[in-house]
Amino acid sequence: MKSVTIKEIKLHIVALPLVELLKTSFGAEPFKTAIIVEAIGEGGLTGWGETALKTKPSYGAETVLTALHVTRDFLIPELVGQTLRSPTEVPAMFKTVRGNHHARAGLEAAIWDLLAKANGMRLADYFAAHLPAGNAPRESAQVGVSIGIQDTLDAQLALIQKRLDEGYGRIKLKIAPGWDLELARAVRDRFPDILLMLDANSAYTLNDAERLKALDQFDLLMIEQPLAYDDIYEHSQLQPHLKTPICLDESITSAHDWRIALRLGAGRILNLKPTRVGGYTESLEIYQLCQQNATPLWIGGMLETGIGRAANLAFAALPAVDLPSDISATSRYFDPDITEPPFELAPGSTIRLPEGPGIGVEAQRERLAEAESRWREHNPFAPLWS
Ligand code: OSB
Ligand code: MG
Repeated sequence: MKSVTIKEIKLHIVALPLVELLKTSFGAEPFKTAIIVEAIGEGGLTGWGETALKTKPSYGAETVLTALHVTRDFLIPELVGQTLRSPTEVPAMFKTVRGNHHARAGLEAAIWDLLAKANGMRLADYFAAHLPAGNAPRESAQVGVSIGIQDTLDAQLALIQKRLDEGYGRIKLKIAPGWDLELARAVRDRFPDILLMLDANSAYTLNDAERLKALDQFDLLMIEQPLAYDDIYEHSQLQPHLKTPICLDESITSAHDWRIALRLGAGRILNLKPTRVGGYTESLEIYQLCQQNATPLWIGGMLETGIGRAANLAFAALPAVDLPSDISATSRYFDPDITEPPFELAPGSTIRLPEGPGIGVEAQRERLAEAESRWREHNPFAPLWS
């Protein structure tokens, strides 16, 4: 494999209007925000990565601005000037920086794209080259759609109908106390046979065990992250009381966490967000853990732009990702996105891998610049970033 020397890394903070807001148990943000990472190698070859974060510490503790500080002032200096044979060398370079997983993941992702391109490989094939034989990617990934909390049940049902009409074969709904049982009942009455799952984003405690148990009657594919965002143990106390499999999201920030969760029986399914666990190197380790334990696995999303989504799609095409991933068509998120061509939903609720090397989609410089000025215009914390 060809190695690359990192010449320069540029950061672009972007804000994009969302086609549809995603209201969760912790609220909704008006724009999709992210740091788009541009890693430049010798000869001007460019790799792209996405640090997918919100402006408020809500889903996770990092924000676009904390990640900017950590990325610019602590991580980039470790990378620039280094010659890398594989992106899996990146975590060791960052080992004196604790936590800040999204920040690390965005940079690592740009290096994955850069090195895949230097080697003339699609990112999915390049991931597979870092796995044991037998892990060649499929040509498309199985996907679903995540729908936020709506103002009324009617609006929620109408939106589900719209997504089913578009061809989505798995529906994920956000829940919160008071927007759960009645919602699940109404959805099941109208759509008895759809693949349905719920995501609580940590809105419950063990005191709600009876309420969560009542959801068993709705034949859910899984319930995502019912308890605290930093808990593993209490999920292991809840799971034996539920028929519905618990899927962990927020609580699993590393392969180590997932090993502990498996040992405790804290969940039966994993939502793997490469950005949450610090990047694709850690994700490949978690992938192999799931493979060895035959644990159902899917790839989660953070409303990524085309840059982050293309990389997640490449990962979701790996064969041990066996449940539909939270990667929807471009039209569910942005009009337009900052990359071309758009991702389209294909028959069987799938999205095809793009053919080009690396992430396989092209960043659009003008739209990137426009999204950067939108960030500057709407960012309430502008003085922190000049
Ligand atoms: O909990 O899975 C989540 C988006 C932002 C933050 C947290 C979550 C989500 C989603 C969106 O559910 C999934 C997607 O990107 O389509
Ligand atoms: Mg989730």
